[in-house]
Amino acid sequence: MAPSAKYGPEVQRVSAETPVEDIIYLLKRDGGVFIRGLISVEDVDKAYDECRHRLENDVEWNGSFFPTLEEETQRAPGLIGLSPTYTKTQMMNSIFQEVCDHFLTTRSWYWWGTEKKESVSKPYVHSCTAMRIGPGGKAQPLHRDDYISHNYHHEIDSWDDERDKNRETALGLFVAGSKITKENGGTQFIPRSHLWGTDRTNPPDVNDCIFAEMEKGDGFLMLASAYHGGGNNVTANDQRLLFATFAVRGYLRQEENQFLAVSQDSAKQYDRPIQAFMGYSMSDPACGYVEQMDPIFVLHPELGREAGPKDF
Ligand SMILES: O=C(O)CCC(=O)C(=O)O
Ligand SMILES: [Fe+2]
Repeated sequence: MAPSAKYGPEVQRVSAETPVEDIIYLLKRDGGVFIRGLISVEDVDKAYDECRHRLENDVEWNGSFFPTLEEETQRAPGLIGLSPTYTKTQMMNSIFQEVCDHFLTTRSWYWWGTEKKESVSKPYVHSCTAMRIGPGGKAQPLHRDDYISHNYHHEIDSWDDERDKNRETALGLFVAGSKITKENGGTQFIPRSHLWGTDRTNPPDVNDCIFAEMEKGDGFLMLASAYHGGGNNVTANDQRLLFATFAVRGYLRQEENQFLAVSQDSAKQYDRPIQAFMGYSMSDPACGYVEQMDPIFVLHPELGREAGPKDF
């Protein structure tokens, strides 16, 4: 049966055994899809153990994108360096990988002298963060995570495979690290908002949202162009833990990787404008951070401590 005949109109909750073609179809239709039992509870708990120390030692955020009080929200960025279990079971999850390959592989042809050549650019990881929202944590503004890549979207009625093959630049996998409810800060998500044009005059409205309620180990796949945001935690003592993994198109990077081509010791010999131009700087908004701060702090730790993490 064609996927279009199998599923009701609301955002779907499918099992991890669902054919990946169906998951891709639902993402094109709705911008998001839930996968029940994507990651085993044991692997989720182990991933939490491996990043717990970083979560508990997160520093205060200076801004409103993440709730400001340390008790309300903690993040553990750089999860690949903290949690091998997260990396192997979530980032490398085969459904996530197949879906990323489908939406984020870029194929282009060009003349190379008299030869017609095709190149295939594969996606790679964009960010890996665990986020814990505690009681009193306030909802984030609804946003599209592909604002990072300065995308401009035309309004469309429905997905067209040929026209829209390069529409998305990034894709996210959220995995529930705890039971997630509307009350404890479940991600707010506007179904089908990935189809919206950039130039809509009305802002995204919380009344159009569904809440990403999940059992521990469930996953929510989301196109990065869909409007969403962390929810309010209105509980008295319930912590919401979420692992968030994003992948991005592979060509969104430097041609020559300055961070590996030039040692940090060499980079430290230069002045600030050179360091910024070689890549120790943010691309506004939110692109290029380390430990959620401007990467200049890697070369000048005293600057990171002064500024601390702030709104992107
Ligand atoms: O915490 C969440 O549910 C989502 C977080 C998010 O969207 C973000 O940090 O960009
Ligand atoms: Fe987001």
